[in-house]
Amino acid sequence: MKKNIRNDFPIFKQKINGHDLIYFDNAATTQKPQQVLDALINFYTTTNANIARTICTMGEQATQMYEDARAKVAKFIGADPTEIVFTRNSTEGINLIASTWGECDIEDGDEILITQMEHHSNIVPWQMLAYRKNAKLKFIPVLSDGTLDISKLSSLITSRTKLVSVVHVSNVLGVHNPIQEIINAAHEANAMVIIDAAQSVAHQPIDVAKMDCDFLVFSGHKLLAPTGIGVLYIKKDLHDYIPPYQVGGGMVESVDFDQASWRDMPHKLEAGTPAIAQAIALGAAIDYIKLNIDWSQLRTHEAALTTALIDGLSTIASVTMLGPIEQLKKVGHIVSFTVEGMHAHDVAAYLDSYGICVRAGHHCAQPLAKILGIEASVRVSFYAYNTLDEVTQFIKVMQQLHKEL
Ligand code: ALA
Repeated sequence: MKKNIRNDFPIFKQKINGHDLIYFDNAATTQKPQQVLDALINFYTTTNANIARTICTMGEQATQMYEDARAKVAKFIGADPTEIVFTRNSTEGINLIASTWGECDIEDGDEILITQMEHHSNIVPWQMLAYRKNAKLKFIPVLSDGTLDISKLSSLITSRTKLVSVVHVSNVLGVHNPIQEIINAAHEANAMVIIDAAQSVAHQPIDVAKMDCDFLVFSGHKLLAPTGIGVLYIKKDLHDYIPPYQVGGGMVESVDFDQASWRDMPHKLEAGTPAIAQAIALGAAIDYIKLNIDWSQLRTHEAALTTALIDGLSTIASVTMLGPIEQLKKVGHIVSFTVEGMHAHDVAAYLDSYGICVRAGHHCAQPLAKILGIEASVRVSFYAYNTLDEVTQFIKVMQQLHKEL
């Protein structure tokens, strides 16, 4: 991993509430390196024109840059460029599948299997689809240590299971799910599989061909890129079965007064002017990661931060950590906890007064909070630019908070 990687991120030059910024909310969104900010500024200052419709030098360059970004994303996750649809974020990717493939293929009595630890974005679209189609939504349970009860998988997948949609790494518990086992079991039953890679794609290599998932989603903003750009991978074999999502300009081959025909994938699913600069900046973020972040060094670095955090928090009597602590010490980058006698929002506000940014609440996973028997938790989430000194400072502030309870 690049030495002094932090220097590439201008946000760390500022103080928050009089303190150096300690940014521990990377699961919500990552910070952006100067190289990504430059890609945005350069596009708008030199090449800004619409794509795939403008016959001028800048329009052609912009189209090329947008398609180059698609090719970079494809290579990054082991896909073909035709399998990469640009969306706004992971949420839109999942909604797109529910509204297209789901609307066509889910029928009365079919079953959709998800887990109890999903983000709302991987629950609500399936609740609504199940309601519309009279299908059944089922859940792989979460055990008391925060891992999935995978022993229930074979009985939960039945001949009626059409779809299994699973989060790769939980945004609350940081747990890494056994997605290969789940994908294999789903395919044995001829069910489709969606992987929500929102919390994994910036932290480990992803190879969709090797995984053999049917769909995969992630958001650019959790991968050093701007907001407003996300990725939906759709396996090539399924392209003929996916109808358009939104319709209008950009996605049509031809239009007459009484009918229209569609462009090929992935353009069929990208109606209207897309987030051009953001897609190009996502390409720049991937370039940045390839050049500066080594996956195995990142894992070692994040494991060291996570271990120091867990060891520090375990000395504070009012703190209860959630999730499989031993797994997190090895491969984690997210740790959530509660503080006895203080609401998570108040803990976050206290930390904020020391320039420490964390997330607090139900983390858009209210059903999981219910299973865990909590209303809210405080979440720390790391990325490459975080340091052990920051963890030490965080633990000092938490110890002080404990004394003041
Ligand atoms: N899904 C993001 C999070 O967990 C926003 O914070």
